[in-house]
Amino acid sequence: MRSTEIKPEMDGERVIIAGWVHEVRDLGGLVFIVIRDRDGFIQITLPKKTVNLEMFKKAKKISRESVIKVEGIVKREDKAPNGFEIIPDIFEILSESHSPLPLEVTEKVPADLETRLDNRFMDLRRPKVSSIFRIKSQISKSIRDFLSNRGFIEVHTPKIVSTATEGGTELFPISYFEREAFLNQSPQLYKQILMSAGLEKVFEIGPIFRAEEHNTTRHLNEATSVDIEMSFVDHEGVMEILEEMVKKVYGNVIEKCEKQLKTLEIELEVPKTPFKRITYTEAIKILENKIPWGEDLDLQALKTIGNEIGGFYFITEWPTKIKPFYVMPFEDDRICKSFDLMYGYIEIASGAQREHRYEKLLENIKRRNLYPESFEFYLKAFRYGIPPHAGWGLGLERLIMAMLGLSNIREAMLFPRDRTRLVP
Ligand code: AMO
Repeated sequence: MRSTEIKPEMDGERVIIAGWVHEVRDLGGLVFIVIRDRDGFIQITLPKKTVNLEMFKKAKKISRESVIKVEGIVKREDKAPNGFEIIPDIFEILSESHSPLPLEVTEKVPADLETRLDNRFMDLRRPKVSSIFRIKSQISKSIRDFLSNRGFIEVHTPKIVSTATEGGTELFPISYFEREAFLNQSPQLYKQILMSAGLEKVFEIGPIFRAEEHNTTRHLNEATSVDIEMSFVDHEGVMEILEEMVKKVYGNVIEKCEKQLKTLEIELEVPKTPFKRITYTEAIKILENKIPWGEDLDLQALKTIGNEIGGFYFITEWPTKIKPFYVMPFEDDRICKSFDLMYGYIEIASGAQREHRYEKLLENIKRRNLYPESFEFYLKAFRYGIPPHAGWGLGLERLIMAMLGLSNIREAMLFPRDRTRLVP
C-alpha cells in the first residue's frame, strides 16, 4: 500500500508497505523507523518487548536510505506523524544502502546545486525536489489537454537535421554517417512545412538543443519546448491561445497539485487574461532610450522593464532585423509581427505570424546571408500553396521557473545539460 492509503481508522488492520528508510530513531528498547515512499511518510514502531528479537536487531542496524518492505498491524497513535504507526511482524530488506550518503535526503542539511545535481537520484528523493517534477508532469498534461481540446494534433518532428533555424552559432554538430548533421534548435521549419501539408493546427512537446556558450541561470543546452503552429491566423490569434493556455495550466496546477505546492510553500494565483501588451518601442521608452531603437533587449533592460510591468506580459512589434528570417513584417517593414511572452525579466515564449509569401521569404533568407540551397526542403513547401500561419515556442522549464519562483532553470530539469555538465 502507499503511505497515503493508510488511515488511523484502519486500526487493527494488516498492511504491507515498502519504501526508503528516511529516519531511524533508536531509543534502546524502542526503535522508530520513518519510511518514505513517493507520496509521504509512515512511522513503524518496534518495541523490543513485543516484537520478534531477530527482527528488532535487524531494524536497529538498518542504514538510512535502504529500501525495506514491512508487513504489520496499523495502530492508532495520536503522537505519530499521521495519527497512526505500524507494528511490524515481517521486516524485509530489499536493498541495503551504503553509508555515508553522498547527499542528505532530509531537508535539515542544505547542499549546493552542483552536489545535488551530481547526485540527482538522491536529490530527487527529497519531497521538495520531486514536487517540481510532479508539477511539471501536470503542466505537460494540461498543455496536451488544452491544445487537443482546441483541435491541435500532436506531432513529432526530427531532432537530427541538416540546417539551423534560429541562427548558426548555436548548433551542435554531430557526425551522421559520412556527413555532418546537427541537433535541432527548434521544430520551426518542420512545423511550418506541416502548414503546407494541410494539418492546420499542430503542437509538439520535445527537446531543443542550443549550443549556448554562456552558463546562465536561464539557459540550458538541452531544453523542452512546447511549440504550436496554426494556419489561417495572425500573431494575435496565437497570442490569445498562448495566454489562455498559461491561464489554464495555472488553474490545473492549483487544482491538481495542491500537495506539491504546499510542500514547496508556494501559493499560486491564476493570472488574469488578456496579458498586458507593450510594443518594443514602448519598452525602449521605459528604458529612457538607453538602448538605441533596433537593438535587442539585454538582461539589464529586461529587468528594468520586468520591474516596471511585472507578471506576464507581451512585448510586440519587434524590429524586423533582430528577429529570424521567417517572421512576417508589418507594412512598415522595419517592424514585424513577432512577440515575446515575458514573466518579469524571463522570456517564456516567442512567436510570430510567419512570412508565407515565397518570394519575400527567399529574399529574407538571402538578406541574412543564409544559403537558400540549405533551405530548399523548406522553401519547396512554400511554392505549391501554403496558408498564412503563425505559431510560438514556449520553454517548458522557463514556465516552471516563473511559476514556482525557481532561481535556477536547472532546478526544473531532471538531468540538466549545461556548458560543463554531461552527466548524470
Ligand atoms: P526562441 O529561440 O525564442 O524561439 O525559443 C523559444 C523559447 O524556448 C525557450 N528557450 C530556452 N530555454 C532554456 N534554455 C535555452 N537555451 C533556451 N532557448 C530557448 C525560451 C524561448 O522563449 N522557433 C522559435 C519559436 C517560434 O517562433 O515558434 C524559437 O525557437 O523560453
